Amino acid sequence: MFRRKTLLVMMCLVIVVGLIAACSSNSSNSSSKNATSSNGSSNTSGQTDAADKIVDIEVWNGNTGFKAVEKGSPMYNFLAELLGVGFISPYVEWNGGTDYLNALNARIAAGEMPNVFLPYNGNEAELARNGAIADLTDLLPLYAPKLWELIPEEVWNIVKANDPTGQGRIYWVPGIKSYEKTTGLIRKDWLDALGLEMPTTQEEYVNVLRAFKEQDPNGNGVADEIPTGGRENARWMDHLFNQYGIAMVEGFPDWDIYDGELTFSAVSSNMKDALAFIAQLYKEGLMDQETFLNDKATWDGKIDSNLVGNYFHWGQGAYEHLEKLELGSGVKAEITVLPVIEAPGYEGKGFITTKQLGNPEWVVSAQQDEEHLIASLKFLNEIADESKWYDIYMGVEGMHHEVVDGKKVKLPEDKSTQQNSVSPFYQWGSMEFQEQMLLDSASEENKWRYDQSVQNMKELQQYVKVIAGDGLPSSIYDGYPDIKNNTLWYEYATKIIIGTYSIDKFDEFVEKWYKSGGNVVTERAREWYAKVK
Ligand SMILES: [Ca+2]
Repeated sequence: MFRRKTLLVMMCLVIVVGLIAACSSNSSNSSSKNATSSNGSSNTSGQTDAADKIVDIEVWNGNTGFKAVEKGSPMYNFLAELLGVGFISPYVEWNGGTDYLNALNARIAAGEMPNVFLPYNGNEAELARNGAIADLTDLLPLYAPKLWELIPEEVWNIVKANDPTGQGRIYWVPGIKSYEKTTGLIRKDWLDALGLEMPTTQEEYVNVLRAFKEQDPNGNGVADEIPTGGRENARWMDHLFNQYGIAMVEGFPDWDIYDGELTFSAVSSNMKDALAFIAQLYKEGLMDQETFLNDKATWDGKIDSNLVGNYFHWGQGAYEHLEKLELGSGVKAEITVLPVIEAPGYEGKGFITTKQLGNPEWVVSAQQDEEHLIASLKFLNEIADESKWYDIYMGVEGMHHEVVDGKKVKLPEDKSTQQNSVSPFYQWGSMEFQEQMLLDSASEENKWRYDQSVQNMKELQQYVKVIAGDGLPSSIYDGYPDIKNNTLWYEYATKIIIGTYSIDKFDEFVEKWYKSGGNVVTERAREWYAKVK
């Protein structure tokens, strides 16, 4: 199946290259040495010509402070050679996306849309409706076959279903997640210190938390351990919810099938059971009593101070905590994946939520001539070529990396000297590529940390489920900002967990949620689901 597809793509590619070559030598009025040669040979040499010709395009892809890429600069030359396209990218202040969007809108209003760009905050919908960005449906398989193949068909189908013109067309290239990053993580060295097994049932899990609290696993003679916890608004504690089959992304409740229909997980009966359990943990002091005051820095600080036994975050990010733990407390910790725990009545139903579809990452201007349109598509095609990602990641020699003993070594990030680039591996990257990047970052002395990251990243995948709400467009929330912003959820989840409200109040939350717009949003979500599944 895969081979046949690849072959088909290659055949298309050959035809396309031929076509482009024909086009460019026909329209070119330069004194090309091939212009007068006979039909047969002009095709072959024309191909080389087309491949050699570097067409410049202006690309806006978000820049958090690196230098611009001007024609003839080191990054321009590097990418021109690697991709065969002239990548020009002015510096545009990012500022959380706000300044970027303003600058982009100003350029669009002036009729100077970049050739290829990152849409932001949903502006691709308006641009598609206005015909300002190109309909990519037929162009991608022809001119960007590597990209077309890289993104799974089911993801393209969701992009089509979300077409703002309602015609089932593709107007943007989405990011995809081919593997999940988040997981429950536990201090395996604490388990070992106390002679405990890795918990798999809820009973075992709660016993581990009690032991963490009472038996001084960090060995400082003080009962200062925080068995588990999370952050404000009940975020980053998904490992406590996911035992109950709750669709949740980094603490944001999401959509999955409950009672046979697509439903917001926060209003499911699963959620009521989960909240009752979590409130119990809180009451017993097994959860950080400051959970709802913890911002990221505060919670990370506790983890890095050798105080936290179990938390929810990126499995592959363990190396950062391990480094800080060693620097601060001198411990060579072991942070491993906590299995999805089996809760009473929910055995085998728990999972780590994942979605395949990311945000819109690229759109292509419809306001450009054919030569630039094809170059824009070629750019997208080439950055989708996984075999080029390592070179893109390493960047320009002397600027982004140096060569030591024949091996490329990344130089420290320096925004005052380094030019911006593209990062397709973050938009579409595979776990294998992430592993390579992690291990390439390691030295002899600190490899043990990166090994743990890699192991976690791989191990957590067995618990992952793609939820039914994958790809649900945020337009279902139009007109209901409080529902979109989880306002009611934060209030009730927080108060139920800390004990201000009894769990009986959950039913009131559900009722209020549906009455304040949840019913309309649910209806829209189910209409969408009927269309895509
Ligand atoms: Ca202690």
